[in-house]
Amino acid sequence: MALQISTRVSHIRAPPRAIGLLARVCADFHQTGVKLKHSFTLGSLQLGNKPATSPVRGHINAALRVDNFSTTATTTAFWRSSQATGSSSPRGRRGWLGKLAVGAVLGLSTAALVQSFHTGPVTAMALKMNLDSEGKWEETKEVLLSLSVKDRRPYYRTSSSVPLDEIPVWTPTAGGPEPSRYQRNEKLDQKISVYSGDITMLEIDAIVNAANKTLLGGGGVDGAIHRAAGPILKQECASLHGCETGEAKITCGYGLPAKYVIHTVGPIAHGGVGEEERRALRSCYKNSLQTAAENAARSVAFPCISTGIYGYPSEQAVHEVLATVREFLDAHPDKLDRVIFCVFLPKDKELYLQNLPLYFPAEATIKSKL
Ligand code: AR6
Repeated sequence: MALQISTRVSHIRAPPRAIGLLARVCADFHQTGVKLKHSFTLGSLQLGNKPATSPVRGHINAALRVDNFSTTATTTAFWRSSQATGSSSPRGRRGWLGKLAVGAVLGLSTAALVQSFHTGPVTAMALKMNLDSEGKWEETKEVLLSLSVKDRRPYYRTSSSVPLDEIPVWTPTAGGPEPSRYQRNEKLDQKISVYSGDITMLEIDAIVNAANKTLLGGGGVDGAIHRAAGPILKQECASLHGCETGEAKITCGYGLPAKYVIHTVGPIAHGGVGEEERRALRSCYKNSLQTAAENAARSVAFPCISTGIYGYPSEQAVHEVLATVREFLDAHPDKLDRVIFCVFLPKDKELYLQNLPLYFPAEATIKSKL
C-alpha cells in the first residue's frame, strides 16, 4: 500500500556538513532498498544563520526528493515514530535530523537509524561499535561537540559516569601549623573539588591527560583515557603532531563522558626534581587551565600529572599544582567554575586534603607573606 508523505521542513538550522550528511543518509535509504514516498519540501532551510544558497540547496533537494517509491512497513514505522516522538514540532524535526546526522557520521546502518527513531535515541551499543571501528574523527567530533550533555549520553563507552553535581565542592578546613601565603577567597573555594576515583568516568567539560610527547597513548591514566574514549581519539591525537613537555593540546572526548580531553606532557623526574622539572609541571597545569578557558570548558579535572610512571614525587608535586591553580584562579576568577583534583591513590588524596588549606585557606587574613 503506497502512502504519500509530504513534509515541509522549515527553519532548520544545521551546519553545512550536517546537511551533506543528511543527504548521504537519504541516499543510504535509497541504496539499501528502503522505499520512501517522502517528498521533502525545504521551506526556509538555514545553514547556520544564513538561508541555504542555491548550490547547497539544490544538492539537498536532489538528495532528499525521493519520488515514486512505494511505502514499506519500515518507512511507515519511521514516519510514525518520528511523529510520536514529537517530530512535527520544529524542535522535534531538528531532533530527528540531528539523529540522522549523528548516525551518518558514526556510520550507522539504515536499520540502526530506523531502529533509533522507533525506540528513541540511537542505541549506545550501535554507537559503541562505531566508535570502536575507526571513523572520520573530524565529522564525529563536530557532531559530538554540537550535542548537549543529555544527548551525548547514549554514546558513552564507559560503564557509568559521574556528573558534575555529584562531585562535592571542597570545604575549607583549618590548616596545620604552617601559615598560608594566600588570602581567603570564598568564591574560589567553591571552585575546588578533590575527587577520588577514575577520571574517565567524569561527566564534565574537560579532563586532563598525563600524556607523553607522541600523544599516541601509553600506560597509566593515558592508557585508561584512550581505552575509554575509543580508538578514534588516537586519530585526532595523531593530527596534533605531538606535544612538548609543559604544553597542552585539546581533543574531543569521543566515547568519554567528558566533552574534551586536554593532553599535557609532564616532566620526567627520575633523575630528581630541579627548577626545570618544577617549571615544567607548573606549565602543564597553567597551560591546561588556559586551554580549558579558551575552549569555554568551565569544569576541568586533573590527574596527578608526572607522579606515576614519570616519577615526580607526589609530596613535592602537590605544592606546584596547588600554587599554580590558585594563581590561575586569582588571575582569571570568572573563566572556570570547577577545578577537580582527581586522585587515584589514597596517599594522593591525603596529600591534597592536607595541603589545600595552605593555598585556599579558611582564615580571613594572611598569616604570613613568607
Ligand atoms: N584516573 C585517575 N588517575 C589515574 C588513573 C585513572 N584512571 N590511572 C592512573 N592514575 P601516570 P605520568 C593516576 O603514570 O607519571 C603514560 O605511559 C596515577 O595513580 O599515568 O605523568 C604516558 O603515556 C598517578 O597518580 O602518568 C606517559 O608516557 C597519575 O595518574 C607516562 O605514562 C599519573 O600517573 C606519563 O607518566
